[in-house]
Amino acid sequence: MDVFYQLNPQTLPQRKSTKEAAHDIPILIAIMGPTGGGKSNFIKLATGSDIEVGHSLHSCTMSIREVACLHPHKNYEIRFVDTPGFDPTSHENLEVLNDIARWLAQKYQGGVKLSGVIYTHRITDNRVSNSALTTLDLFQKICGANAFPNIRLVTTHWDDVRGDTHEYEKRETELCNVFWSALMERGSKTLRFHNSMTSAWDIIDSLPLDRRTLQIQQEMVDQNLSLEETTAGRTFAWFWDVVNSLRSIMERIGLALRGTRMSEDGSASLRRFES
Ligand SMILES: Nc1nc2c(ncn2[C@@H]2O[C@H](COP(=O)(O)OP(=O)(O)OP(=O)(O)O)[C@@H](O)[C@H]2O)c(=O)[nH]1
Ligand SMILES: [Mg+2]
Repeated sequence: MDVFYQLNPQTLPQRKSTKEAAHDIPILIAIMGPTGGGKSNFIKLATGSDIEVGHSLHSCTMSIREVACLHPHKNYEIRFVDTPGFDPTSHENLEVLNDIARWLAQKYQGGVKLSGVIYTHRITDNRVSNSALTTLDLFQKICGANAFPNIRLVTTHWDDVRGDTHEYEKRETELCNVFWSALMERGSKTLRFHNSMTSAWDIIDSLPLDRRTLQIQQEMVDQNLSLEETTAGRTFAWFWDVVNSLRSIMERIGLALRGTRMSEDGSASLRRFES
């Protein structure tokens, strides 16, 4: 996969303390969440890159992309991972999960773990839809409780909030107390994004940055499970049921066709003997 460098990594200083040397493998932070939540915009502002952001209601980021840059005040490189969003209007959410899962498994096999995961959610959304709940459920199953302390649940679009902020604060409280409570009870934190570079780095700097294995990595690599068998993959049990039913129908059709051919061959041989 191509990594887009916002700053040339050769400009990284040569002298490193032991702690900084531990950062020689770049710090990897993935941004996940529903489409239009502000994932690419966050990376764009943090890194100053010209990464594409969405201008319509449809998904913008179609594939996983890494954007590397130097931390603005510290001595190491950070690599952001932009992911395609889960989309309520699309039937392709399994493909999104498949892309993310494969990428995560590949990284883990190469000895690279994530140091943080940022989940973006628009504070301007006036309700949490069923599809947003499904996305959140999938997200939790991808990460697993072991990674929850390295998750930041980020509400975006605070700069769009004008006048009375009461309603938005109420939404934020509801998110924390109801929808995000399982994550927050196990160490995830919620933060507001104010659509600026400073705000992006405040959020990044709040991460502990130790490296964590995500649940889906453990399941796919350590336990050698297929995506279908993982906790996140099982969300699409209905899909796998359809696939397995189709597979068994195809097998039966194949057997029936082979049987017909065999019996046709049999009658042809018989006719030869008869004549
Ligand atoms: N004002 C404001 N606009 C934002 C903010 N976050 C994102 N946007 C805008 O919202 C739109 C969608 O943002 P993206 O960053 O493309 O969203 P995404 O999560 O990457 O979406 P997908 O790639 O489709 O999954 C873009 O026009 C952004 O400029 C924010 O905090 N404030
Ligand atoms: Mg995007």
